[in-house]
Amino acid sequence: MTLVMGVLNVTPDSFSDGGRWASFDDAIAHAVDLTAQGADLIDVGGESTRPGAPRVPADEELSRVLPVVRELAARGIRTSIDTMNAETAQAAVVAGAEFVNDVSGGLADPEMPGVVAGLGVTYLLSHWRGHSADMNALARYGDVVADVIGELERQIDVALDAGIRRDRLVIDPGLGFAKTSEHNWAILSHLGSLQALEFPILLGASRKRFLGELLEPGAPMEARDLPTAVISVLAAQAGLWGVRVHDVAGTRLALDVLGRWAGEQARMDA
Ligand code: PMM
Repeated sequence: MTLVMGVLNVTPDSFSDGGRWASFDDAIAHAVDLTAQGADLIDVGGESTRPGAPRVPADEELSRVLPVVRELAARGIRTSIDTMNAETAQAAVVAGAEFVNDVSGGLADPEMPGVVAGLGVTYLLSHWRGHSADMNALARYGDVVADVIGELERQIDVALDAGIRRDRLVIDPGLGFAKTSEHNWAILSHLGSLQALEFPILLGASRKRFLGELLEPGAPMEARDLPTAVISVLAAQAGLWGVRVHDVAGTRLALDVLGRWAGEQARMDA
């Protein structure tokens, strides 16, 4: 079963939902809603990664995410901490986060792999080339699929060398991170090559610009939820570990359709 990870950006400036859940009460209420809609876990982030976004000081990031992670843990809601900082990862896991989701895959903070190894939690490691301010200039590849896989393998080696267990690693191609729309589609159409690395895979396509390009210019952000749900179905059909989405209800419904379809198929094949 593909996990549905609901996005909770506790930031004033995320590109897809910036500012909406920045207060503690709103953040908790939204996480509770996402859980009721069928999220398996809530990805709590305190630093926007949209292209061009400024870095957030670690103490500011901590003050945004820690109370939220702690409260969700107290309510029995599973969380991942979306951070590039080892200090934030450590504090969030102590506060109850079960996964560390590092979009830089260990490259932004060299302490991260060792800290995650010490914490013993599962590490969600994304392909990454540089911070948001430089991301677009870094979107140059020879063969994007081969280059992303080669670079991911190096990041994986660093994580394993630091002591993270093989069965505690999930990889993510980092859609939109130093990648154009063409790069994202090339990766999605060659997921088998990524699967050949034999790690569980997480996809974060939700509401990203390459989906917006399929819509009328000026279409609202929520219009990207339908193509996101389609990607979730294709991801589940390909056997991926998880999808990170804003619209949990839509993705859950789409996955329920797939489940019924697959169930029907199994009965007919029997
Ligand atoms: N994308 C964003 C943030 N965190 N985490 C993972 N593992 N994969 C992603 O693709 C990813 C992520 C950026 O999206 P947002 O600003 O809408 O949260």
